[in-house]
Amino acid sequence: MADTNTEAPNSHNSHPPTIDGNVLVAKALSRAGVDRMFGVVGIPVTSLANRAVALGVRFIAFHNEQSAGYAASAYGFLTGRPGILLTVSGPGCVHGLAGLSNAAVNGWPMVMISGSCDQSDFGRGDFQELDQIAAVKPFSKFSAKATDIKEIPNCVFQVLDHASSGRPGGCYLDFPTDVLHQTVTESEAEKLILDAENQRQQEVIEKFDNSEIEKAVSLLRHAERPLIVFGKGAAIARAENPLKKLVDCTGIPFLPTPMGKGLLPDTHELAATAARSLAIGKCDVALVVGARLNWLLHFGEPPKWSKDVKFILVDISKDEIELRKPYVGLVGHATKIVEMITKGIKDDPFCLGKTHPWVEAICKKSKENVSKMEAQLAKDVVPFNFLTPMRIIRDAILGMGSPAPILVSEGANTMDIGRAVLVQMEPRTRLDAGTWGTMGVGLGYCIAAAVASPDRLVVAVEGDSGFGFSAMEVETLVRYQLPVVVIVFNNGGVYGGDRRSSEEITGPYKDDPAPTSFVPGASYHLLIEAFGGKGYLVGTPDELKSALAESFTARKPAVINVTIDPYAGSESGRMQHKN
Ligand SMILES: Cc1ncc(C[n+]2csc(CCOP(=O)(O)OP(=O)(O)O)c2C)c(N)n1
Ligand SMILES: *[C@@H]1O[C@H](CO)[C@@H](O)[C@H](O)[C@H]1NC(C)=O
Ligand SMILES: CC(=O)N[C@H]1CO[C@H](CO)[C@@H](O)[C@@H]1O
Ligand SMILES: [Mg+2]
Repeated sequence: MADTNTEAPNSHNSHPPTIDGNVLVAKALSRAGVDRMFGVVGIPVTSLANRAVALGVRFIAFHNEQSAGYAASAYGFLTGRPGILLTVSGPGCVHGLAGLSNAAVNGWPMVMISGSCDQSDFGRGDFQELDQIAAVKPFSKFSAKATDIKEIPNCVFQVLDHASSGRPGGCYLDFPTDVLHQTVTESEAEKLILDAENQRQQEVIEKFDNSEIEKAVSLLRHAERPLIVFGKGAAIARAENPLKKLVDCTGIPFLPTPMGKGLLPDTHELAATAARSLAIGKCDVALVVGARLNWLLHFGEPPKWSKDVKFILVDISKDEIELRKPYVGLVGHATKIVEMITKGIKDDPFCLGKTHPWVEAICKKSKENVSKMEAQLAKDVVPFNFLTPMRIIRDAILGMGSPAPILVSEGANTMDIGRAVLVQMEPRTRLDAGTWGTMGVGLGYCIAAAVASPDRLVVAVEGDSGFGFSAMEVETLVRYQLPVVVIVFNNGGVYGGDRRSSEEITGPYKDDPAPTSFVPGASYHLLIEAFGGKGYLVGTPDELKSALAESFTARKPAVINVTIDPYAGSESGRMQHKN
């Protein structure tokens, strides 16, 4: 079936010029400042995409809405403005839920826009019919459906505002086919847009309870073993400068969560990443900024944390504070609150200094861990384990200097080992499987990163299973000629080789490949060559170094297939206890 969207009848006589719903959506988006969109077109949104492009919006067309949705969510994280996903009705919307849910769990601003079936045919089995408002409910902060063309501008502005206000998240916008085909005069359209712009709510000015700030300052001042933890909430709030000032003026060690890495350089002398167990196990006051005390931070509970630790929690969401019941809860924008804490401290300054017993203990532990790790990393192990290629990749990335490449990573062993070895020097340069540990985000994140930061190279370090979830989007890389180098750690499957015990290998299908196994020796590098990109197959340090040097310099789409010993690493990476 072809799209039936037709041009609004244009006046060559006395009738005033009109536009249809597709054009009005495109105009409203453009007026709201939207300049990028990710998606898959088809009935009824093809014309909407074309019209948006005609108004200067860059549309990145994907193979699958899942990847496009992940891209939109990551674009929201990287830019702080909602990433936009465009999908068709029914199945397009369902595939898009992957991205919408990802935005929700990670707290990233995103808007999914879907066309939906004709309102008058709903309930009769129309083409791609689905109650999309109901389908998105568990994953969206807010949703709106335009039931008439006149509602379009208001719906667009409202949804965009909701996506980035408070704790950012995914929102949904529904346009029935008939609404996209309705028409209004151009002058009426302009008036509708102006009215909607005027109705936009002003951000409420945050009011802080100064006594709570003072309480936080006093706790930090009197702590024996203070720690600052920050996460991707602080990253999206762009709190790097205030955090750096706070750390530099107090000398308090800090610990980033995986996507908080880079807000302060991993090489900072007060980074406690390599002394993580000690830092969280022994700290007596923890200032947690834009990070949730969820599974990633062991719920803030013993045995990983001390039972007496006092949390000062800084979060944009009041609900989060109420859920965690910290000793001190500060609701608001991370940048603002950290600045106020620093100011409170500067009124009567203190600084722990290098000889402070706590700082000394952290630094000592950290140095021990790092030198143990470096000793392992220094060896050239062939066939490759995970560490040898990871060291080579780390050095190649560091060699690029500033602006640092954006690192994308997913997989089990590949991601966990990568998180420990790879070094983040700049804010928002790490994107990984995130709060849900979602496989399949890889290529979408790469594309979002390249589109959001055209000056940066994008380097993906992917397990072969992780890569496979979105591998078809290598064609998208080639089509848009994005500077993305995807490195696949090919160990022949999920966690690597067949690790079943003998009692697990029995029954009528015992000769099938293990559920964790893929075709051994898969030529992932040839996948991108099918579309005209560059593929490399490497198995030795020299081959890897030369592939990295060439592809990083070329800044063209490439896949490097790195042959890894299938029995290196472990089952479920670092997550054995949950498997
Ligand atoms: C959407 C989704 N499906 C499945 C999983 C379960 N899972 C966790 S890691 C992983 C893949 C691990 O294999 P790979 O990416 O090759 O990494 P390796 O450990 O081999 O380096 C899978 C399938 C998941 N986390 N997310
Ligand atoms: C050692 O350092 C790595 C990362 O650099 C970290 O993941 C690990 O938790 C550290 N070990 C301890 C015991 O803190
Ligand atoms: C074509 C080729 O040599 N592929 C290699 C890719 O990685 C796998 C898994 O380690 C190797 O077995 C293959 O030889
Ligand atoms: Mg693997």
